[in-house]
Amino acid sequence: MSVALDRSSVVAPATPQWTREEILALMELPLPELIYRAQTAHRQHFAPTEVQISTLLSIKTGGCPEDCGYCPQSAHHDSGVPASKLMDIEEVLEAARRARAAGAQRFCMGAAWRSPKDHDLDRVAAMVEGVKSLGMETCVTLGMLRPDQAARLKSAGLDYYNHNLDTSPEFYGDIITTRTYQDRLDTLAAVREAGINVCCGGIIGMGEDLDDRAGLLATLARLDPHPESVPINALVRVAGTKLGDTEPLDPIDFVRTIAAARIAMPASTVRLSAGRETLTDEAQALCFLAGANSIFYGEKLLTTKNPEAERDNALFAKLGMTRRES
Ligand code: SAM
Ligand code: DTB
Ligand code: SF4
Repeated sequence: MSVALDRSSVVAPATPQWTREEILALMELPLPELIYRAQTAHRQHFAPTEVQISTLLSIKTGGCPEDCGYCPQSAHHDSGVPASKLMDIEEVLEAARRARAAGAQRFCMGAAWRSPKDHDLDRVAAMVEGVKSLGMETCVTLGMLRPDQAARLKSAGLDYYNHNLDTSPEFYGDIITTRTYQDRLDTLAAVREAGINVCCGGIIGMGEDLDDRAGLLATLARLDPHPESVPINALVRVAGTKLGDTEPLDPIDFVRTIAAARIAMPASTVRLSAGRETLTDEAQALCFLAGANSIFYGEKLLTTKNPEAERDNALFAKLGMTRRES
């Protein structure tokens, strides 16, 4: 196995391609070997103690027509998340100012839509312009996008668009039936074509097997160029959702997935995303050792809890980690 994975004598292509089998073999390595390889890849592209900081805001919550099995915002679920309208621009900018004051470099705005309507996109474009004028990087996640909508967001100054593949092509139909894997790839192509940075990752702990995790990472690593940002979420198990009673994820399996993502997409920022609230400091430290170099910061993700800022500040101080200057 180690022979098949020893690429040290091979000149890496501009966008390295890893097969599903190679990624599976990586995740099955003894942990010290896997972490060593992830650290080696990480240090070739990044300062190993620096972490990129993003803060999330749900600008339009709940009532979503899609049936994503994990999501508390789906109208197919009874999770107790009330539906609300698209927020006012000034309210969003106030939240962005607070996030900036707390130290966030990027402000990520999420909407529970299948895809944005054009009149809603005008307001989101104004939000992007406003957040940019605060000197922050901008990211939005609004569902499926057409090429002309991506171009509209680009002209508003959008830096990143988040749209996840979520899982492997094979497991996908067990989780979502209202949009296809190809729909997601088409949106990612529109975002890339518009010249916006791609933020694309998935969720671990939805009942998928190791081969599905390898399939997700191999599909991400086949995107050319690789996504600039790769969020790896651990399922937040929300009561009332289809996946609310799923077996809890073993944190070491999460660490292995992060390490494999780091090795397969060495120059991408890998975000330790949803699920930190239930991870111990030690498990999070392992995620950073495995090559995670970004987090969501602030007490809320979109609708669920994230660690309090004080806990993250204490963790960073304990580990000697610092915020990456953008
Ligand atoms: N509605 C848009 C869409 O789906 O493209 C944007 C918002 S959606 C909430 C963004 C991402 O959040 C999803 O693709 C999924 O990866 C992640 N997510 C949602 N619920 C989650 C949960 N319970 N645990 C972990 N990740 C979750
Ligand atoms: C991503 O990959 N994770 C974030 C962000 N992109 C939009 C969302 C996580 C949502 C977790 C469930 C919730 O808070 O509603
Ligand atoms: Fe809607 Fe996005 Fe949640 Fe799916 S993940 S139900 S598209 S908000």
